[in-house]
Amino acid sequence: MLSEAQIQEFRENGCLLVSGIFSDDELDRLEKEFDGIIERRLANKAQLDATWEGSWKKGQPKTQILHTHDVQAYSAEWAKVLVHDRFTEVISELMGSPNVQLHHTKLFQKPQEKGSGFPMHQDYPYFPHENHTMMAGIIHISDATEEMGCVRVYPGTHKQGPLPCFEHNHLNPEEWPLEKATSCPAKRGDVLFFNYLTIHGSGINASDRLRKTVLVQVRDPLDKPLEDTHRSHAQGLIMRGVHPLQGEAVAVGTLGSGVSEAAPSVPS
Ligand SMILES: O=C(O)CCC(=O)C(=O)O
Repeated sequence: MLSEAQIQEFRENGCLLVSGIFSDDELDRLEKEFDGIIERRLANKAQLDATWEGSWKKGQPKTQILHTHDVQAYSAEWAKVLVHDRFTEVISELMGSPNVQLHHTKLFQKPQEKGSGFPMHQDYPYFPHENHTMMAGIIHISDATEEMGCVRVYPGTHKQGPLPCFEHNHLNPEEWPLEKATSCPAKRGDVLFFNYLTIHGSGINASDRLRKTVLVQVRDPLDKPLEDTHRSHAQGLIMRGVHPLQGEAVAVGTLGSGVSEAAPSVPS
């Protein structure tokens, strides 16, 4: 589905915005289910605020963001996204692997006027892997303009490898200010793909519109986790292709391909 130029851009910048993966009908159904997940979880008294901690918030107004992991556990329409042909084809092309495996999913709703931003960070420290194939696709269910707190990136930073963290897995805001990062405004339906080493974050939603996104984090099934951390519902699901290891019981546990032998031992 992608051109060679788009694939090259992803390799160079560590990120790429892609349009036209989902049809309008699909987006309507996904938005309805997105709203339903939040409504049902709130009605069942789930605590959904997930504003990140840290000194990066100093001087900012009080903000809020609604969040839930595991959308596929709440809605079949969202489960279908995980094996959606065009979506997984694009991931496969960008990752350079015929096989794509789920790590986790995450819904964010940034409320109007007070929707929390995210400090600049790499996703690597949250779930480090051996070969750095891990990447995310942020599916935009609403538009995300700069005023709505769209994602911002430092293009090309995936090439620097894992960087030292400042606090709570974030980078030093003085070294990596949000304001100097490149904005990635998106239209409803656009998907922003980025490698888990690409430095990214986002601003506050100061607009009068809700910003709705679902992030799908994926890897090559042969890329092994370096730590037993960040387990999630359906982790290890093969979204495209196959799990190429034939001798291992891949369905056991949630880590799929198992933790790297080079890593510290994993509690059983
Ligand atoms: O959706 C956003 O504004 C940023 C999300 C993000 O940086 C993350 O989940 O790692």
